Amino acid sequence: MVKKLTSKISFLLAISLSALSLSACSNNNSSQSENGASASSASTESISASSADTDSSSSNEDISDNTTSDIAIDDTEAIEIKTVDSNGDYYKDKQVYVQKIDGLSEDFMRGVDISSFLSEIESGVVFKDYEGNDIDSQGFFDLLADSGVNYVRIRVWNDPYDENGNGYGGGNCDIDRAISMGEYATNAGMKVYIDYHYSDFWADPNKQMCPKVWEGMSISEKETALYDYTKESLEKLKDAGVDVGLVAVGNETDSGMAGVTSNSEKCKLYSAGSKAVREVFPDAYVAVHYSNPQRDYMEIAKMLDDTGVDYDVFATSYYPYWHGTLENLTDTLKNVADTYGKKVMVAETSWAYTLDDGDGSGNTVGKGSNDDSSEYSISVQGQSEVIRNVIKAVADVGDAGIGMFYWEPAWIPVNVYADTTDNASDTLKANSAAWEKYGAGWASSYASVYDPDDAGQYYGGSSWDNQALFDFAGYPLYSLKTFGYVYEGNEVEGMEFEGALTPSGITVSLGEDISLYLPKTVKGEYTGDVRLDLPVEWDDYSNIKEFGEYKLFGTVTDILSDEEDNTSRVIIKITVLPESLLENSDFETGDDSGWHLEGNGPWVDTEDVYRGEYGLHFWSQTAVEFTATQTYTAIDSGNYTASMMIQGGDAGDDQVITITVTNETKGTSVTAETKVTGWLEWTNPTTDVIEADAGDILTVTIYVKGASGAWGTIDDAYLYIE
Ligand SMILES: [Ca+2]
Ligand SMILES: [Ca+2]
Repeated sequence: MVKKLTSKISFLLAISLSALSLSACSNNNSSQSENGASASSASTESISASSADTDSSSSNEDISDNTTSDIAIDDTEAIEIKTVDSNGDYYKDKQVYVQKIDGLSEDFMRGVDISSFLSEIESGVVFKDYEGNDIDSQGFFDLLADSGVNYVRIRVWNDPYDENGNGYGGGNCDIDRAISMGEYATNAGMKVYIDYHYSDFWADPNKQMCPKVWEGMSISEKETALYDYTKESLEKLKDAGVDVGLVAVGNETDSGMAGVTSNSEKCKLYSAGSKAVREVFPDAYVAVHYSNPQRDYMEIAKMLDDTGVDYDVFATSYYPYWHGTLENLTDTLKNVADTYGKKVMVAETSWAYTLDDGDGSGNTVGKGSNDDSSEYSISVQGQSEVIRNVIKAVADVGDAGIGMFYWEPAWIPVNVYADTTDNASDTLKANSAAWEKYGAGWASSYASVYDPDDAGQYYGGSSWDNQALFDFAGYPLYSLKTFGYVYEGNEVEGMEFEGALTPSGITVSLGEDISLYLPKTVKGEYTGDVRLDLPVEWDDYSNIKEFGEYKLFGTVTDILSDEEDNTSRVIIKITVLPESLLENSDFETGDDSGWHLEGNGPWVDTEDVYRGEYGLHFWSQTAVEFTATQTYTAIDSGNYTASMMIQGGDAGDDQVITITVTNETKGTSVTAETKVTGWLEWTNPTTDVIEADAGDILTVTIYVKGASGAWGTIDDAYLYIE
């Protein structure tokens, strides 16, 4: 059980990729690919070459002595390159079309996390309003409020400084800085969400490091320390008049908190934090925060209930490129809300408007990295749709769905970097200086000792500049106004329907009700990068009765058109699987019944399945090598075939993956081979046919051999007769 759990968590971490691990890139691209999913590549390679001089500690010392004036660079040329799209149109001029959300509560939390704001300002970043005027710090928060934002989220680290007082970066977010930003927010009429990481630096699914001064404490000492710290820091916020409406005890605490990893100890710490919140801000919500709605949140919520943790809100991160469908988000949150009587919300989301990097430090979303969604376009409009649709997905939970927060919309470049400009290397030096001195990047070199595995490997700038709701030069994008537009909607002049996008194909078992799988809407494309969910009526499919691949037409209605002929046609691919002669072909029993597993690596699990709830998952720290076998006695004479679905990665150049059918009676066999090439890149190895007479014994053998750390999933392993 322990091994299984460890493997599962490690795998989850490997694929859910801390945004931060991808962030920095300045000197170690190869380590990013260890994460097992697609990492940034081409766009960061040029950067790593030109930023090599930021690697050595000696140059960092020089940089840290620089003054603000050394940080200001003439980046006009780079701004001209990086603030326009491929047509030369400014991102800041793009209007957004927003569909109204009916019945959205006025109190719905429409929030943004602006934790790096102070470091940005200290580095010399100047934000603008929609008219292009420079605005001061209060003006920035007023602009958020005027755009429809009513809540600001601020992360808090206990002590993000080394022994010489040098900040770790990432905004150097201690409580004093949270108070400064909280005051601006309060003055602008917004409420504040305090996001305790209970660490001296980033806490996320990958790491939950203990604050330095709590190191070595027993759990009961840690409970007291956490309670005291929470109480004292909240009292400071209260004394400063900050309007705190929600406090999260921990950030993405999937794998632990403050250095503890067991659920029982973690719950003790949640309770200690919650107690302090109740005492200082009795009207504020207490939230717990997990990272991925595709995880088993019901299991977690039950654990919290069993342990008696006193909390109000179950919060989740939801990044569309990592965390599944909105339908699943709504269903998962609604389940928790209905079963345990909790409020639910999205604590973090975001989307990119460009694949460009703006500061010389590679981005989480870039060319070839998290950029292959067909749901939304990479555009200002795409950002707006994500904001609108995630708000709607939470609101669809019902009264218990209380809010949505956009992560770091103001974490833009200090100076805009373009590798084609003459002063590119000076720009990068100046940016590095700001990251070191003011914490405007995700990590400074000073974080290396506390966080040797991440910051120690590749500290640097903003991995999020292309997901900001301000362009690289500080102008607000109209996507920011979505927070206000959602109540009444927003029209764009001259928007025209361009056609419906081909939906993803569906796969059903023979005899299953196809209507359960056919989408009710497909994405329609309009000018201006707009993608809307449009209703579709599928043609008659009652003739689909045998296994094979089919194409089905449907009629899509353009909901924005008043014209008589406002429909278009669309095709979906339907794969009907044969009736499998094997037991538990789809692993939906939730265990390996029917199968004989032998060797190192496999277990039945819910992570990354092809269909249904379960698949045969594999992962090991050591070399993976196993077989999954099943024997079938032929009832009918005929031609038999075996096939399976498989995805995975890190299996190495010497990987061997096969599925074989052996006719033990006749001594014949057929084999199909494949390789795993990446996360959710499914292949479907299918054997040639093998003849069998009634009574012959057929054995199906799946064989997987891969390097240490190889991971993946097998699902729908079939044996069938033609
Ligand atoms: Ca960047
Ligand atoms: Ca399955």
